[in-house]
Amino acid sequence: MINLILFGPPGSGKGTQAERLVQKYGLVHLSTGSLLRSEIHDKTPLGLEAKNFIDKGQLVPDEIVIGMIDDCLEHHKDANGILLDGFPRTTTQAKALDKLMSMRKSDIDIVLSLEVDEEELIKRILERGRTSGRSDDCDESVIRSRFDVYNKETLPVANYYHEQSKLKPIKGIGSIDEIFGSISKEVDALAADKTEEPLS
Ligand code: B4P
Repeated sequence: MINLILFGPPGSGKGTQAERLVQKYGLVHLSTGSLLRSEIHDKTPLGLEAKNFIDKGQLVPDEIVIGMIDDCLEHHKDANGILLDGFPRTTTQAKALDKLMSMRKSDIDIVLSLEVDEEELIKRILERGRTSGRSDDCDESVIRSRFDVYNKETLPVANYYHEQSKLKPIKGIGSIDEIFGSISKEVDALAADKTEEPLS
Protein backbone atom coordinates (compact mmCIF):
# COMPACT_ATOMS: atom_id res chain seq x y z
CA MET A 1 0.00 0.00 0.00
CA ILE A 2 1.28 3.46 -0.93
CA ASN A 3 -0.10 6.68 0.52
CA LEU A 4 1.10 9.77 -1.27
CA ILE A 5 0.60 13.50 -1.37
CA LEU A 6 0.79 15.60 -4.53
CA PHE A 7 2.03 18.98 -3.41
CA GLY A 8 2.58 22.22 -5.31
CA PRO A 9 1.31 25.73 -5.99
CA PRO A 10 -2.04 26.45 -7.68
CA GLY A 11 -1.95 25.31 -11.29
CA SER A 12 1.20 23.21 -10.90
CA GLY A 13 -0.55 20.17 -12.38
CA LYS A 14 -1.63 18.28 -9.27
CA GLY A 15 -5.07 17.43 -10.69
CA THR A 16 -3.61 16.55 -14.11
CA GLN A 17 -0.98 14.16 -12.73
CA ALA A 18 -3.36 12.74 -10.11
CA GLU A 19 -5.63 11.34 -12.84
CA ARG A 20 -2.71 9.36 -14.30
CA LEU A 21 -1.44 8.16 -10.95
CA VAL A 22 -4.88 6.83 -10.09
CA GLN A 23 -5.04 4.93 -13.38
CA LYS A 24 -1.55 3.43 -13.08
CA TYR A 25 -1.45 2.56 -9.37
CA GLY A 26 -5.14 2.09 -8.48
CA LEU A 27 -5.06 4.67 -5.69
CA VAL A 28 -8.11 6.39 -4.22
CA HIS A 29 -7.96 10.06 -5.25
CA LEU A 30 -8.91 12.64 -2.61
CA SER A 31 -8.80 16.21 -3.94
CA THR A 32 -10.02 18.83 -1.46
CA GLY A 33 -10.40 21.32 -4.36
CA SER A 34 -12.72 18.93 -6.27
CA LEU A 35 -14.64 17.99 -3.12
CA LEU A 36 -15.21 21.67 -2.33
CA ARG A 37 -16.27 22.46 -5.92
CA SER A 38 -18.79 19.63 -5.79
CA GLU A 39 -20.23 21.00 -2.49
CA ILE A 40 -20.46 24.45 -4.14
CA HIS A 41 -22.18 22.97 -7.18
CA ASP A 42 -24.73 21.21 -4.93
CA LYS A 43 -25.23 24.44 -2.91
CA THR A 44 -24.77 22.61 0.40
CA PRO A 45 -24.23 24.74 3.56
CA LEU A 46 -20.55 23.67 3.52
CA GLY A 47 -20.29 24.63 -0.17
CA LEU A 48 -21.89 28.05 0.40
CA GLU A 49 -19.43 28.77 3.20
CA ALA A 50 -16.42 27.52 1.19
CA LYS A 51 -17.39 29.65 -1.84
CA ASN A 52 -16.84 32.88 0.14
CA PHE A 53 -13.20 31.91 0.65
CA ILE A 54 -12.46 30.35 -2.73
CA ASP A 55 -13.84 33.32 -4.69
CA LYS A 56 -11.36 35.58 -2.89
CA GLY A 57 -8.41 33.24 -3.44
CA GLN A 58 -8.27 32.36 0.27
CA LEU A 59 -8.01 28.98 1.93
CA VAL A 60 -11.13 27.37 3.31
CA PRO A 61 -10.86 27.09 7.17
CA ASP A 62 -8.80 24.14 8.42
CA GLU A 63 -11.60 22.53 10.44
CA ILE A 64 -13.81 22.24 7.34
CA VAL A 65 -11.23 20.53 5.11
CA ILE A 66 -9.84 18.35 7.91
CA GLY A 67 -13.40 17.12 8.64
CA MET A 68 -13.90 16.36 4.93
CA ILE A 69 -10.67 14.34 4.76
CA ASP A 70 -11.51 12.48 7.98
CA ASP A 71 -14.86 11.39 6.45
CA CYS A 72 -13.18 10.33 3.19
CA LEU A 73 -10.46 8.31 4.94
CA GLU A 74 -13.14 6.54 6.96
CA HIS A 75 -15.16 5.84 3.84
CA HIS A 76 -12.11 4.43 2.03
CA LYS A 77 -10.47 2.63 4.95
CA ASP A 78 -9.98 -0.54 2.87
CA ALA A 79 -8.36 1.31 -0.08
CA ASN A 80 -5.18 0.00 -1.61
CA GLY A 81 -3.45 3.37 -1.15
CA ILE A 82 -4.54 7.01 -1.03
CA LEU A 83 -3.54 9.92 -3.23
CA LEU A 84 -4.07 13.28 -1.55
CA ASP A 85 -4.19 16.22 -3.97
CA GLY A 86 -4.30 19.77 -2.60
CA PHE A 87 -4.27 18.60 1.02
CA PRO A 88 -2.59 19.43 3.38
CA ARG A 89 -2.26 23.16 2.61
CA THR A 90 -1.32 24.37 6.12
CA THR A 91 0.89 22.87 8.83
CA THR A 92 -2.23 22.54 11.02
CA GLN A 93 -3.73 20.33 8.29
CA ALA A 94 -0.46 18.35 7.99
CA LYS A 95 -0.36 17.65 11.73
CA ALA A 96 -4.05 16.69 11.74
CA LEU A 97 -3.42 14.34 8.82
CA ASP A 98 -0.60 12.60 10.72
CA LYS A 99 -3.04 12.00 13.58
CA LEU A 100 -5.83 10.77 11.28
CA MET A 101 -3.43 8.35 9.56
CA SER A 102 -1.92 7.04 12.78
CA MET A 103 -5.42 6.45 14.23
CA ARG A 104 -5.88 4.14 11.24
CA LYS A 105 -2.43 2.55 11.77
CA SER A 106 -1.23 4.06 8.53
CA ASP A 107 1.15 6.78 7.38
CA ILE A 108 2.10 9.06 4.48
CA ASP A 109 4.93 7.46 2.50
CA ILE A 110 5.97 10.21 0.11
CA VAL A 111 5.24 13.83 -0.80
CA LEU A 112 5.80 14.68 -4.47
CA SER A 113 6.35 18.41 -4.84
CA LEU A 114 5.71 19.84 -8.33
CA GLU A 115 8.01 22.80 -8.98
CA VAL A 116 6.86 25.42 -11.52
CA ASP A 117 7.67 29.14 -11.68
CA GLU A 118 4.95 31.70 -10.99
CA GLU A 119 4.69 33.28 -14.47
CA GLU A 120 4.10 29.84 -16.07
CA LEU A 121 1.49 29.09 -13.38
CA ILE A 122 -0.43 32.30 -14.03
CA LYS A 123 -0.43 31.57 -17.78
CA ARG A 124 -1.80 28.05 -17.16
CA ILE A 125 -4.48 29.17 -14.72
CA LEU A 126 -5.76 31.99 -16.98
CA GLU A 127 -5.84 29.50 -19.86
CA ARG A 128 -7.78 27.01 -17.73
CA GLY A 129 -10.14 29.83 -16.66
CA ARG A 130 -11.31 30.22 -20.26
CA THR A 131 -12.96 26.79 -20.15
CA SER A 132 -13.17 25.65 -16.50
CA GLY A 133 -15.89 28.06 -15.35
CA ARG A 134 -13.94 28.30 -12.06
CA SER A 135 -14.57 31.67 -10.39
CA ASP A 136 -11.02 31.67 -8.92
CA ASP A 137 -9.31 31.17 -12.31
CA CYS A 138 -10.42 34.22 -14.27
CA ASP A 139 -9.24 37.25 -12.33
CA GLU A 140 -5.48 37.86 -12.18
CA SER A 141 -5.71 39.65 -8.80
CA VAL A 142 -7.47 36.61 -7.27
CA ILE A 143 -4.81 34.34 -8.79
CA ARG A 144 -2.05 36.55 -7.29
CA SER A 145 -3.75 36.31 -3.84
CA ARG A 146 -3.73 32.51 -4.18
CA PHE A 147 0.05 32.66 -4.64
CA ASP A 148 0.46 34.97 -1.64
CA VAL A 149 -1.54 32.52 0.46
CA TYR A 150 0.50 29.63 -0.96
CA ASN A 151 3.82 31.29 -0.09
CA LYS A 152 2.72 32.24 3.40
CA GLU A 153 0.60 29.29 4.53
CA THR A 154 1.32 26.31 2.28
CA LEU A 155 5.08 26.44 1.60
CA PRO A 156 5.89 25.68 5.29
CA VAL A 157 4.15 22.32 4.73
CA ALA A 158 7.02 21.38 2.36
CA ASN A 159 9.47 21.94 5.18
CA TYR A 160 7.32 19.86 7.53
CA TYR A 161 7.69 16.87 5.21
CA HIS A 162 11.33 17.65 4.36
CA GLU A 163 12.08 17.25 8.06
CA GLN A 164 10.46 13.80 7.91
CA SER A 165 12.61 12.99 4.79
CA LYS A 166 9.45 12.43 2.74
CA LEU A 167 9.64 15.37 0.32
CA LYS A 168 10.65 14.65 -3.31
CA PRO A 169 10.93 17.68 -5.61
CA ILE A 170 9.71 17.03 -9.17
CA LYS A 171 10.40 19.37 -12.11
CA GLY A 172 6.86 20.42 -13.07
CA ILE A 173 7.72 22.04 -16.42
CA GLY A 174 7.79 19.94 -19.56
CA SER A 175 5.22 17.71 -21.22
CA ILE A 176 2.58 16.03 -19.05
CA ASP A 177 4.11 12.65 -20.03
CA GLU A 178 7.63 13.72 -19.06
CA ILE A 179 6.47 14.93 -15.67
CA PHE A 180 4.47 11.75 -15.14
CA GLY A 181 7.64 9.77 -16.00
CA SER A 182 9.56 11.53 -13.19
CA ILE A 183 6.72 10.97 -10.74
CA SER A 184 6.37 7.28 -11.67
CA LYS A 185 10.10 6.74 -11.11
CA GLU A 186 9.77 7.96 -7.51
CA VAL A 187 6.62 5.90 -6.87
CA ASP A 188 8.13 2.74 -8.40
CA ALA A 189 11.29 3.15 -6.30
CA LEU A 190 9.18 3.53 -3.18
CA ALA A 191 7.05 0.49 -4.08
CA ALA A 192 10.22 -1.59 -4.63
CA ASP A 193 11.60 -0.47 -1.24
CA LYS A 194 8.35 -1.39 0.48
CA THR A 195 8.32 -4.88 -1.07
CA GLU A 196 11.84 -5.48 0.23
CA GLU A 197 10.90 -4.48 3.78
CA PRO A 198 11.07 -7.54 6.05
CA LEU A 199 7.69 -8.65 7.38
CA SER A 200 7.35 -7.74 11.05
P1 B4P B 1 -7.35 23.04 -6.25
O1 B4P B 1 -8.50 22.39 -6.85
O2 B4P B 1 -6.41 22.19 -5.47
O3 B4P B 1 -6.67 23.77 -7.48
P2 B4P B 1 -5.26 24.19 -8.04
O4 B4P B 1 -4.25 24.17 -6.92
O5 B4P B 1 -5.53 25.49 -8.67
O6 B4P B 1 -4.83 23.29 -9.25
P3 B4P B 1 -3.91 22.02 -9.72
O7 B4P B 1 -2.50 22.09 -9.20
O8 B4P B 1 -4.68 20.78 -9.43
O9 B4P B 1 -3.76 22.23 -11.29
P4 B4P B 1 -4.21 21.44 -12.63
O10 B4P B 1 -3.74 20.03 -12.68
O11 B4P B 1 -5.67 21.65 -12.83
O12 B4P B 1 -7.83 24.22 -5.23
C1 B4P B 1 -8.80 25.22 -5.50
C2 B4P B 1 -9.15 26.06 -4.25
O13 B4P B 1 -9.87 25.26 -3.26
C3 B4P B 1 -7.98 26.62 -3.43
O14 B4P B 1 -7.49 27.84 -3.97
C4 B4P B 1 -8.60 26.81 -2.03
O15 B4P B 1 -9.35 28.00 -1.94
C5 B4P B 1 -9.54 25.64 -1.91
N1 B4P B 1 -8.87 24.50 -1.24
C6 B4P B 1 -8.52 23.30 -1.83
N2 B4P B 1 -7.90 22.49 -0.95
C7 B4P B 1 -7.84 23.19 0.24
C8 B4P B 1 -7.27 22.90 1.51
N3 B4P B 1 -6.64 21.74 1.76
N4 B4P B 1 -7.37 23.83 2.49
C9 B4P B 1 -8.00 24.99 2.28
N5 B4P B 1 -8.55 25.35 1.08
C10 B4P B 1 -8.47 24.45 0.07
O16 B4P B 1 -3.37 22.23 -13.76
C11 B4P B 1 -3.60 23.59 -14.03
C12 B4P B 1 -3.69 23.84 -15.54
O17 B4P B 1 -2.40 23.63 -16.16
C13 B4P B 1 -4.65 22.89 -16.26
O18 B4P B 1 -5.42 23.65 -17.16
C14 B4P B 1 -3.77 21.90 -17.01
O19 B4P B 1 -4.30 21.51 -18.26
C15 B4P B 1 -2.48 22.70 -17.24
N6 B4P B 1 -1.28 21.85 -17.15
C16 B4P B 1 -1.08 20.85 -16.28
N7 B4P B 1 0.15 20.30 -16.48
C17 B4P B 1 0.72 21.00 -17.52
C18 B4P B 1 1.98 20.93 -18.20
N8 B4P B 1 2.90 20.01 -17.89
N9 B4P B 1 2.23 21.82 -19.18
C19 B4P B 1 1.31 22.76 -19.52
N10 B4P B 1 0.09 22.87 -18.92
C20 B4P B 1 -0.20 22.01 -17.93
